[in-house]
Amino acid sequence: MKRVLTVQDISCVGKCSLTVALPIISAMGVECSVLPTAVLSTHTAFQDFTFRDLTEEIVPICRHWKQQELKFDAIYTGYLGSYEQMRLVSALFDEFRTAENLIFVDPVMGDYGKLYPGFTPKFAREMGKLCAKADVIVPNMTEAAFMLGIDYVDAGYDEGYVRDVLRRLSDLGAKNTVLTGVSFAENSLGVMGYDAEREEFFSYFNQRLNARCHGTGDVFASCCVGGMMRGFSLGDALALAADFTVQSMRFTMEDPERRWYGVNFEQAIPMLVDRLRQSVDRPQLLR
Ligand code: PXL
Repeated sequence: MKRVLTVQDISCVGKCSLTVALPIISAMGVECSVLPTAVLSTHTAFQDFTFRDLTEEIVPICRHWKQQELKFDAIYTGYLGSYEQMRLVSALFDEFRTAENLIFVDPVMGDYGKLYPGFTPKFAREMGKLCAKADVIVPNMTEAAFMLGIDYVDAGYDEGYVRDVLRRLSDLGAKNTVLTGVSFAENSLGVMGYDAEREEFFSYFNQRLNARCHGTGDVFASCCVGGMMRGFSLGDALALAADFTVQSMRFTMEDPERRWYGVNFEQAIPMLVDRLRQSVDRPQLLR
């Protein structure tokens, strides 16, 4: 069984970061180890959340893992709360990178044109440096704009524009760059990526749902990492993750008791497990 290490906060209530990554990656048949970077009472879209920084724990935990000769098939980072955490995570990549493992960076910092509370444009540019060490990065359009220091464009752009943004993001240094929340038409939404080595673009689109949901980026990234650990190519893992995210949003919208702060990804887990089972039984049906 493959083992993923995910490095991000635990928001006790909120359906994001670790409370999303753990169940999704585990359900996909992949061991999920965690390095919690902070404990929050809720995610930061709630009022008056508490925040206990755990930066001090990072070095002793990593030292113990080294002593135990632990290795990880993937290191997946999400929300990081400070410059010091980014520096330590960068060192962690150097320590735990192997010839085979996957370094996956989701530069979680904002959405819909705005940074989350506590983040600044300077922090975003620094996050760009962490992206340089990754095999795969998955910023949304907001995070991409802040990392590049360009204006956020909500809609009305064309494929040429996205290709240009992808090339510029790719110049930060990651092997594969994926932009999420890309839309060229009112009724469609998806991802577009660029493989720097092959100099190839790729994309995957779904029907756009008329909803703005919290935590979808974490659902998407967790599923993508899980898919790659289960042998999916990056392109197939992205498609699986996009479909899983859309299905989670559909269930949320259908739920009269839905919570405002996160999506009903739990209800979509059976579909995810079915898709994985089909791909094992009949690899030609990966999508
Ligand atoms: O979903 C991303 C995320 C992760 N962690 C924390 C957050 C958010 C988004 O708001 O606040 C603490």
